[in-house]
Amino acid sequence: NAPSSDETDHVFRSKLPDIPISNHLPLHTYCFENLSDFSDRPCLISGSTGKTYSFAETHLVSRKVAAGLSNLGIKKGDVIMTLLQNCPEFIFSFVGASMIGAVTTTANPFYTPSEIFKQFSASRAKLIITQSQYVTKLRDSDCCENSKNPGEDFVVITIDDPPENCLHFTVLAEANESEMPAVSIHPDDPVALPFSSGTTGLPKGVILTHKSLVTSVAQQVDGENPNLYLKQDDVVLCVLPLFHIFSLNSVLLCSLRAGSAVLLMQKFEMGSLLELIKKHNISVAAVVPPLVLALAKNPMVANFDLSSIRIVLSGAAPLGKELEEALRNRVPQAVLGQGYGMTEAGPVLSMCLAFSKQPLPTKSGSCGTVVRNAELKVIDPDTGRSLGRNQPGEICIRGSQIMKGYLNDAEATANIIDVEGWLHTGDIGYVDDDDEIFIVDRVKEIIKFKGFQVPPAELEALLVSHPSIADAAVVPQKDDVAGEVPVAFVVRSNDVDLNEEAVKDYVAKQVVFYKKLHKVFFVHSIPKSAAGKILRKDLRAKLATATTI
Ligand code: 4UW
Repeated sequence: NAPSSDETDHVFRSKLPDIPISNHLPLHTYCFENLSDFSDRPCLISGSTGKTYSFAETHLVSRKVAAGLSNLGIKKGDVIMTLLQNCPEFIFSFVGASMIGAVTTTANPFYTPSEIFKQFSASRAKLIITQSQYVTKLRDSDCCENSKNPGEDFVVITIDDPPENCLHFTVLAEANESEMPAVSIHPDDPVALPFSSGTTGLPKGVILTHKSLVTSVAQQVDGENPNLYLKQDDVVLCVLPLFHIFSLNSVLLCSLRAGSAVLLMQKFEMGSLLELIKKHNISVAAVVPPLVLALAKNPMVANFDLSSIRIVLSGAAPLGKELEEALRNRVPQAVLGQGYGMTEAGPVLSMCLAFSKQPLPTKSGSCGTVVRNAELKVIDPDTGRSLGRNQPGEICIRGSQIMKGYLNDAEATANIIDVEGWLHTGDIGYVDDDDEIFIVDRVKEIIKFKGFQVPPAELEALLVSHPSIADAAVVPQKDDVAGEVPVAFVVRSNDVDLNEEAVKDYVAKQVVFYKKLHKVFFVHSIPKSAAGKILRKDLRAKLATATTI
């Protein structure tokens, strides 16, 4: 009974006019299209060493890496995996792979061996670029289901001293760029394969094509009046991990296109961040709410000069109004605002219009306005009917930027992108009278710990693999610092005396730090629908109201 015709939909668009977008170009060609305007300007700055690569150097090393990958047998359509903290080699690898039509799957170096191998196997990656300290994880035979050996069954390249059977990054970075093969790349060819659990289930490969990413970057930084106005003299902070789409797209790719410098930090540490802001005059800071909290509340910040910052862009999780106000006291000269993204959406759905070249007034708490060259609607999650202004419902987005689909999973793809091309986000929000978007809730399973994805289905699968656990459900609990933390409801098998610590330890050993369980509640049964789906809403409500369960 859902209306299927577009005529009946309330469709929201940007206040900025649509623009021509060069999404026929391969991503690397598009990003470096204006290279000659700023070839000698700084492109990548390593925060730890201060080493700087100009745009011309970044382009050259990427071409060398493209040739090097090709020498190692990587061909168009092949997948490489980066298992790296933020560093210049990440960029050379990603851009180099793009240049030969290869695809990069970006993994979190803090993942446990089994998390790495799940992504590695699902993506059928042929080569891993990493740091020597992570190579031991690749040798862990317990989780290497098909017992493959690094260096023998797949190539491992390290950016520092290579352990046994691994190659040094110089095999790529010192290759002869003239040996780079000429490949023809179609706009619908994949270029990036981040993993996301989307609205339900386990992490899946998200196919982002050249066209998706070019469109998304252009929606942000192109046009006479760009929505996110980045200038050539901007220094953009890249402390959020590049393996996550927020940093990859809105920090790295947008800066490459706009000619801004990217200041790379391997990890967040307040002292060094403040030093780097001062030393490099960082002007644009891409952050997540926990970082806003640290900047707003940490007493150290008061002693530093943050006057170079002109934009603070927050995203990946909700930013409360109070927190935004608290940060405003620390950087009164800066424009503060949010973007709203989702890996599957390519990723940016909306962006604060106060960041545009001709800024528009915006409200605190809003996630911005839908990006240009795209359509957004809000639907009643029960009936599918589209809703007008100020009525909360599920946010849907349509445009050339959204993913092509999930890797090898037509069913999951069909469940999230409908036949009319709308991507259903699982986020509940509304559009106000000024076209600003406010997110108020989430109908999907995903838990967000400091902006990182925690897929409940993954933790539930782990829990029920424990011999003394009969059933389990994982839901988010609100947390002042992390936003949300995962907590579990567990049904013990028969009469075993399994305690909370044992369950927490069991999970903690197998997952990256942010997926660890913060609480375990033992219950007699997990509430389920007639179709057997966990009634997560009931469990969330139980958590919110009860002190003891
Ligand atoms: N407010 C409330 C927000 C917000 C939010 C996201 O891990 P994923 O798949 O992806 C991201 C991507 C974030 C992003 C990318 C590029 C960009 O410019 C930008 O703006 C600053 C942000 O997080 O998780 C997607 C889910 O994360 C939640 C929401 O539930 C979404 O579906 N989320 N941004 N501003 N919630």
